[in-house]
Amino acid sequence: MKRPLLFTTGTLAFVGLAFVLVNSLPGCRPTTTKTVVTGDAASKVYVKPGAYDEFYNFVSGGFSGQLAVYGLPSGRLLREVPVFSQDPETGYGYSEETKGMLMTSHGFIPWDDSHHPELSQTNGVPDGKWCFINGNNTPRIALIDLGTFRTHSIIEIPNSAGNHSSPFTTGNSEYVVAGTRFSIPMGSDAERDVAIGSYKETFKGTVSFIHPEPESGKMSIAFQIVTPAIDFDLSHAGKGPSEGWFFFSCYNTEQAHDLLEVNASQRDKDFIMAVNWKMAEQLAKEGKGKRVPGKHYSNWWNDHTHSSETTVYEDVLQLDPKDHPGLIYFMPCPKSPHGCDVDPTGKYIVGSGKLAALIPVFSFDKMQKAIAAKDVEGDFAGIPVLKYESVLHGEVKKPGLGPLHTEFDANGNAYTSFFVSSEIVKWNVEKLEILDRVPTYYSIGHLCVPGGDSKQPWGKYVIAYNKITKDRYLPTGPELSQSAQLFSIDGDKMELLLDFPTTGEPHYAQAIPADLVKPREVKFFKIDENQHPYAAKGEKDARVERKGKEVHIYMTSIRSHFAPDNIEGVKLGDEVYFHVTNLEQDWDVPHGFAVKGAQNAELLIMPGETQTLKWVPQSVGVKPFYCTDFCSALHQEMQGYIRVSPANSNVPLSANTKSPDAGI
Ligand code: K7E
Ligand code: CUA
Repeated sequence: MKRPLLFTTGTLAFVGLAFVLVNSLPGCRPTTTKTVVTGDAASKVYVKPGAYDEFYNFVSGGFSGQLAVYGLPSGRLLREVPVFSQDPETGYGYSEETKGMLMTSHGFIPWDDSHHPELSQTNGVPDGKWCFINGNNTPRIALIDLGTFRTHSIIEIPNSAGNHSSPFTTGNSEYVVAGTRFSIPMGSDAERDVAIGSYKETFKGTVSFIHPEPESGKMSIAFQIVTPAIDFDLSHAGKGPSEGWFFFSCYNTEQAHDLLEVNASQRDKDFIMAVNWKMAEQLAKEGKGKRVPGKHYSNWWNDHTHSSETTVYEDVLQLDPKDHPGLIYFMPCPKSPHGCDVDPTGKYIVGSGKLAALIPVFSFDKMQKAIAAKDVEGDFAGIPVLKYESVLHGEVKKPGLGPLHTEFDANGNAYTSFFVSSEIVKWNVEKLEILDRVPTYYSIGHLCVPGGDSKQPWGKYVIAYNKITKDRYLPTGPELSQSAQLFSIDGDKMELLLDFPTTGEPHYAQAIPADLVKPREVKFFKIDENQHPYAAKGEKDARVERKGKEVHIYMTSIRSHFAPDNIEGVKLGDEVYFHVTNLEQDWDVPHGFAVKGAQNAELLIMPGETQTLKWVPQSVGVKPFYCTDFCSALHQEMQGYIRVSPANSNVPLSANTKSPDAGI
């Protein structure tokens, strides 16, 4: 049984009403799971003990600031990768080495809101090398190395506010983009200190193109394009025939600065912005544009020093489309578009107007013809606006309510999520015909088909990421788990297979065959290549040194002891640095380190790595430390003591580095 659509019109009032109904009336639940899930669904998601999942699924953690990794089809949580938020479990953002990853021009920022994981691509196909993800609140983009499943670099985006339209990639990851959600005043202090009411005159938007170096993964901003003051929401690169272009959904073309709920919903159409990035790249090469103030940090993780390195940039290259006709165009798009998705052929661009009762599909070919024929209906703040009819491939009529995002399979079909009517609708891109629809539980945001925003979707599944779970799981107090739902798309009809809870709030997600990721896995770091300045590469190097008020402990860990394990001569008022090197050279043997009264976190140190915990003792006494990761049968013996004496004490600094391995 299909869930009936509650409403078919998309006026503002109806959308609001529908939202309330869908989300507040248990009676609206259209059907039970029994009638939706067929008998053999379980066998399709069953991954037997000891077997691997077929796909990795990289899911944004939303307000957790992290990236979660699940296996598909099982829905098993494999890892949470700390990205923009401190993580006491691993020490990320707490250890001395990792703190730098979270440094920005605003200082140390230990949290962000991350929405869109995007896998790096080669020839338009995800390659399993990196996963990018955006930080919204303090505009940043992170690059996660899929060899280590660790955050490898983070770049801050200046002249941006709310980095939502990000970090979508070009076909060879030459660039990932960052479109600002909020327009803001830019420039010097005097230029930025303006009345909010002067929005139209003094505010500007930007879209930035960030270049990751192919070898190192270090990121820098190649150029930034200034735009009229509007809001950017999402984006995708062109491919195939549209390679060299980038498309951004824009809302608030009303240029409102207050009560956006109403004031930014006035116009029937907003825009998709088309950017000729090849042209922008060429202009930048020719030395066009100007450098404008825009302090920003680029942080990078060095796998040899096991430490972060930071480059601070003071300015950024900006290109003004007014000086370069042909750089950007607007295509009218009904109404407050959210998703902006390009089909695998690169011929079509789908704009999902949250308040629209249809889905417009734009033709890249027609767009080019309209540009050549100067087929414009006018301009918006000096930028040409192409005629809607001239660039339109066609419209999907009455698809559902509140379209948000679209992904594709390899057979010419699109899958669009509908937040308000809470469903996925499958339709044919060429013919614009609706083929199937399934309810989601409830209020789907993004959705994901493996490879579904690339040139070669792997298909097989569509996964819904839902905002509201209500009655799907055991209740857990006021906050309920958010949820993913796995559907098979192998047949003509979508088939619900599985629900699985997710951490944080899932927004976008991507999935890739595990075989593209697995071969790159780093099993441990070579101790010979450890260039950490405080590394102790063997127990003979274990020692304690005093530099004024700082006490540096060069500590090693190996099953099942620390060297040194007894330390004396530390005084109240000292700052103690435990530099712990894990000497293991074997896969999956981290050691942990925790000391009583530590005000930050533990450390979890990978084999061959050195990490540092800063500890400022608060009282006199003997304090224990221990390994937090159950590493061997004698893990519970992996412990030691550090003695803290009064500030005026004469106890000499000493460390017991006797070791069973040294035969002492
Ligand atoms: Cu639709 Cu931030 Cu991509 Cu969430 S956004 S749903
Ligand atoms: Cu090392 Cu437990």
